[in-house]
Amino acid sequence: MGILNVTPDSFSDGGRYLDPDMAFRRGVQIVAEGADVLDVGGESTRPGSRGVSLQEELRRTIPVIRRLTKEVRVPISIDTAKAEVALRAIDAGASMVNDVTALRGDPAMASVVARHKAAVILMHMRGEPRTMQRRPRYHDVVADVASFLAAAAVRAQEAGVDPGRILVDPGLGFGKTVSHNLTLTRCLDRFVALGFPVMIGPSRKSFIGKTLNVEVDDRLAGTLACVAMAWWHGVHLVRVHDVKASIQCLQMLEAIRGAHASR
Ligand code: HH2
Repeated sequence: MGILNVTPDSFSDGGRYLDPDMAFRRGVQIVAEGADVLDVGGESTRPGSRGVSLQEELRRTIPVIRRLTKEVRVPISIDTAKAEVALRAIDAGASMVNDVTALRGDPAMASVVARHKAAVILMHMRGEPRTMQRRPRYHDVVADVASFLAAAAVRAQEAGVDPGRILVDPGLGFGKTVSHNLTLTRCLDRFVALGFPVMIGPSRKSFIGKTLNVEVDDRLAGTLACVAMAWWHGVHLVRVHDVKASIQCLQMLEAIRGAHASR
């Protein structure tokens, strides 16, 4: 899944694709680089962020989605917690809703997803972006996140979402310490065992920066290590900024797994 942030303030690419033409071109490029899904977002969820108005989020995302739908052949996902944005994005051609609140943020979101038969990514987050990094604590981070996701999937189905269209995501960086994020990445098989396709979003995040002591522009190697771990555990989708490098990493892993020379 390639990331297209149409925002001025995203933590790693904020401001680069705020211009609609630049956003459109980057979207086309992400797909040309081999992404299977394109995730378009108009609101940063970085720690401490406060969110944008409905009108502003619509203005950033909908025209870009409408143009990209006509141009690219991969599914388009809308990264939003607002039901109205999801609805308008679906109307413009999106077929997946990436909701970092796991349908808890907007009471109308579940019915929009269900009615329009969209796929949905249910992500774990502790608290909300403004406050989530204040002393995050868990009893057992892997078990707590897994049971949250299992319950979120039940709630989604009760609201009419087709179970075949549900994906789950442990939410790396959303209310977690470095050690929580590393532990979740080491135990991704526990989320795969829930029975839904799993997505993770490690790309350039601060737990990589803190582990390797590198700034945001220097986190590709750390991101690729997470991509490889995700592959190893059978994760289905990885949300990344660096699509080309991530695809090469996956192709290499597949080539190694498929190798069978006897001598
Ligand atoms: N991470 C970010 C945004 N959306 N969605 C899911 N499902 N999983 C994630 O891990 C995830 C996400 C944060 O990354 P980014 O979009 O690069 O930054 P920002 O929120 O600052 O726009």
